[in-house]
Amino acid sequence: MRSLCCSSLRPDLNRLDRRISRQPPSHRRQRLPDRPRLVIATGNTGKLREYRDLLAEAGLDLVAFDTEIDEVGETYAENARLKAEAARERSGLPSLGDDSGLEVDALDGFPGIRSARLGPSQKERTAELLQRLQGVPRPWNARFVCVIALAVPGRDTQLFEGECRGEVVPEWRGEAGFGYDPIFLVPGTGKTFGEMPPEEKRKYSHRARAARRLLEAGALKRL
Ligand code: ITT
Repeated sequence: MRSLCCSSLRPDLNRLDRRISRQPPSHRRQRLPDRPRLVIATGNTGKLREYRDLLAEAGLDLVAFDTEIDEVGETYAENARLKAEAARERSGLPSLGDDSGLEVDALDGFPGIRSARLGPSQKERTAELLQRLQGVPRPWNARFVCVIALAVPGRDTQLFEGECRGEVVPEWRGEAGFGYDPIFLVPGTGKTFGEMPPEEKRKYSHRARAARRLLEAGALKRL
């Protein structure tokens, strides 16, 4: 195989630079090499925002696609797989699905995989959860769980899990994040996820931990 050294490539790159800089901006954009695409199979804009941040280092073009499939699985893994594989079948592209939820110990893990279905709006879902906890002695220990499924054409689907333990609190604190973030207190920080900017939430979150496992496994390197 012929090997190319950097200095022999440089004159060509310089010529290319000059050609590009003479062209109008729209042509310049077209000449950039395409980045591999990864479909994020979600209709949740909060999740999508987090994946744009968590996977930034992978150098991929993230495309959002809501499969709107029925989440008929009995585990996070089954539902994550359903989302990822539906997106892969419909797009023909590598696809990532995420199923996640909040589990409260005193409610035997409720709402868990039903976290998105406790009510018509997130405000009502949060109020419903707090209603169910009325009269239950505190602390209301809980954990967030996230399972990521990566479905790549021609490969077996891979699963990555992350969790974050904490405590549900009765008062709504902060407006950052999404979902149950304002009532989830992270031990040792004195803050709920709702009070944390994204760069702080990613130090602790279930989704960040699952995404780190996905990146560390090298699963996004050969898309
Ligand atoms: P997609 O299925 O389209 O991805 P969804 O919101 O329906 O969106 P899930 O079925 O995985 O997603 O439901 C997860 C629910 O759990 C979500 O709607 C939130 O209420 C809650 N949740 C998950 N991760 C969360 C997080 O990081 N912060 C707060 N709440 C979260």
